[in-house]
Amino acid sequence: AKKRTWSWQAYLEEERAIAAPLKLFKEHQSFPQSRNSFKVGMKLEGLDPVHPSLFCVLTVAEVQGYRMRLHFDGYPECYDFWVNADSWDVKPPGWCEKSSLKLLLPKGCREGEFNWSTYVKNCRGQLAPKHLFKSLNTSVTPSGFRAGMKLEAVDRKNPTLICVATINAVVDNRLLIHFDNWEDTYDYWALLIRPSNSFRCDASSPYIHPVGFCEDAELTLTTPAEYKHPRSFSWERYLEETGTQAAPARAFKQRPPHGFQAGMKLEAVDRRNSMLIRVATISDTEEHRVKVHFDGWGDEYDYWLDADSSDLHPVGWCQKTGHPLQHSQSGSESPVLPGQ
Ligand code: MLY
Repeated sequence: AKKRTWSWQAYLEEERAIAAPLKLFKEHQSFPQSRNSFKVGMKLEGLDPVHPSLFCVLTVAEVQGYRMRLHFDGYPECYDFWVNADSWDVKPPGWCEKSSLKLLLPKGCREGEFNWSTYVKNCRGQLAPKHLFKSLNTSVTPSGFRAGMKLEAVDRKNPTLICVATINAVVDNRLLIHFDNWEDTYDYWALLIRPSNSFRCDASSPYIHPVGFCEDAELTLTTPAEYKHPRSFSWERYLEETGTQAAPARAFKQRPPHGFQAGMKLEAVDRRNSMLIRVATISDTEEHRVKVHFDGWGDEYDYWLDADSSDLHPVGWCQKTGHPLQHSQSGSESPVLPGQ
């Protein structure tokens, strides 16, 4: 058969499918207002996706439309990863110091001796200019949460566990969640999001709950590591022992349902090769997550992700932002379809 130019419109008609409506996407998933001005070689501070509480020294290694590949200075390329240009996870050089957060230094740099301006001079790099970072000072911290407060949080690396946890830092609309007496490899930044279709600040993260949540819901609460009497754990006693406060229950707001439905089409990052964005279909939904199926591929490649993931985009996003979109006619890496 003759190859026509692939278009979403023709494809949706052929498939008798609908595009996921734009209003279901959060601002950071939707069409960007400006272009990506990051350039290869620029250096910045950013979160390590595998150790999601830790900011590291990174260099822009590749730019593709509104996305960029980031490289850990001094580490092998196999750790490189892709982010959107407006990601909260990237910050200008010096941001960690200003926010009193730890910065993982490039391999070989010694603690206390690192200085951004001498560093970029020595490696003939370039500091990423501040104005490129869209996520700075754009969001207000929802009130009620303070560093040091305790809560019950889902361990995202062991998502069946709800655990005794502490807010270690509050920055913009994010809480740094730490699990009591555990190493910081389980830490993560919980996003308090405001629904794009609402002017009220009813923000929350589905992964955090107030003290007493597990007891009320008759769920098991995972107590702090090496806690003496885990069976008789009492929040009242624990708060007293640690001289801490519980985050106030009123600060936790229910997140409204996401609205995505099975069958809706969208554009999604393929996490097996995260430089690729593919034509995809929602194949299943949960309260806060969606399962993504890649059109033309087997179900074994489907995967679950948060409905507000920055790896999900509305139909047309790649074209608008100048990113290639993988579809069933994209070439050799696609399965051969009958009649082609
Ligand atoms: N099986 C894992 C569980 C670790 C859970 C840590 N959470 C509670 C922060 C282990 O023992 O490593």
